Amino acid sequence: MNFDKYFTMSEADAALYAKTKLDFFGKDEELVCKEIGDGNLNYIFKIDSLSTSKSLIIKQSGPVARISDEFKLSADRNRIEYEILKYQSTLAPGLVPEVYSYDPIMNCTSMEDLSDHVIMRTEMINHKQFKKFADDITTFMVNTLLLTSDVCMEHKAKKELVKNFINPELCEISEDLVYTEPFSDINNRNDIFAPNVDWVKENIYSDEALKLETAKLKFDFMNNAQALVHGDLHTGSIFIKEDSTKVIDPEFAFYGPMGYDVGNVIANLMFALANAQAYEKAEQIKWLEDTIVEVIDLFKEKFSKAWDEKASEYTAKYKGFKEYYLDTVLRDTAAVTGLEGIRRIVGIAHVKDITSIQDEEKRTKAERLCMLASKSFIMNREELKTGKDFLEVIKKTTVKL
Ligand code: SR1
Ligand code: MG
Repeated sequence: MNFDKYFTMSEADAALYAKTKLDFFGKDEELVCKEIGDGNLNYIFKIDSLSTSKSLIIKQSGPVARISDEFKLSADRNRIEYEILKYQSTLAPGLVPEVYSYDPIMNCTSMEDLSDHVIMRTEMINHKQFKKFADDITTFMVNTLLLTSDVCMEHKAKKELVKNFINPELCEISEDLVYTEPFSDINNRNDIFAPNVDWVKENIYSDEALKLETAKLKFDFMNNAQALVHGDLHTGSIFIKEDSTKVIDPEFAFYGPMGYDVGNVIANLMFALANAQAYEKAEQIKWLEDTIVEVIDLFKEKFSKAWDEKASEYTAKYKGFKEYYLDTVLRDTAAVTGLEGIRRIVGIAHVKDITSIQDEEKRTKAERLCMLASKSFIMNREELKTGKDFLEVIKKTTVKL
C-alpha cells in the first residue's frame, strides 16, 4: 500500500501510514493505533509507539461528514486546518498544537498528540475549573483576530489570506445550521427535545422580529471579511489542562466577523453554566459567571492595548475609531452568543452540556433558559458593552415551566 490514491483509513492503515510515510517513528518501532474522534466531521487516529513514549495524531478528512452523509464536504478543509494551525502558531505561540505534515492525496494532517490535555467540554460536564482559561483564550482571540485584520495587516497581504482561506462548503454549513435552519420550521434538519417542540414553534419559529435580525446577521457573516476567524470556537475545539490551553480544529476558518469567535466562546460557557445550574454546583456556577465576565473584559483590554501597539492602518488611529470598532465587535459577539445559543438547542448539532442533563424537567428548563437568554443577546446586541452586561443577560433570564 503506497497511499498514492485517497481512501478512508482504518486504524491499521493509519499505523502503517505513520510508519512508512512520516519521518517521526523509528523504522523498527511497533505502533498501536486507535481512532478516537467524536466530532461531527473527521477521523482522528492516535498512534503510540510501544517501545518509546512517542505518539502523534493523524486527522483525516473524508468526502462526507461523519454526522451525516448529507453533508458532502471538500477535503480542502484539511489543507485549511494545516495552514491555519501553522499560521496561528506564529500569532499565538503555545496556544495551538504543533502540526508536522499535510498530505493532499490522503487528505490528512499529522500533529502533536495532546493526550495530556482533555477536551474542555468534557471537563465542563465534570464541573472542573481552569484558572488560566480566560487569560489564554483572550490572548488567542486578540492575536489571531486583530492581527489578521486590516487594522494591523498590509491590505494586499490580507486580501491574499482572504483568497487562500476561502472556505465555501464549511461556511455553507454554518450559514445553514447556525443562521437559517434553527429559525425556520420548514426545510430544516432540526432536532428538538420533545418537551420543547411546541415551545420552539411559539417562541422561535413564530418570532418575526427575531427572524429579521437573523437575516441581517447572516448577511454580515457572509460579507464581513474582517479577520481570519477560527469559525468553530466552542469548548469541543479546546484542549485544556490546569496550566495550558490549546485551540484545535480550525477547519471552519475563513475571513469573517471577529465576533463569531468571541460569541462562540461565550455561548458555550453559557451551556456549561446551564449544566452547572441543573446539577446545583455552586462553585462551578460562580467560576463560570466570573469567566464570562472576564473573557469579555480581558478581550476588550487586550484588544485595546494591541491596537495601540500594532495598528498600522492610518485611519485606524483617528480619535474615537478604536472605540467605535470595538463596540461593533462586542455587538457581533452578543449576536453570535445568541445564534450559537439557539442553534445548539434547536438545530442538528447539539452539545453534551445540555443533552447529558438526565432529569427531563431540568433539561427542558436549561434549554429554555439558553434560548430565552439567546433571544435577548440577539435583540439587545447594541447595548452590551461589558462582561457584566453579558452576564446580566443570562442572570436576568427566568424560566417557569
Ligand atoms: C455537519 S457539522 C455540524 C457542526 O459540527 C461542527 O463542529 C460545527 O459546529 C458544525 O456546525
Ligand atoms: Mg470540529
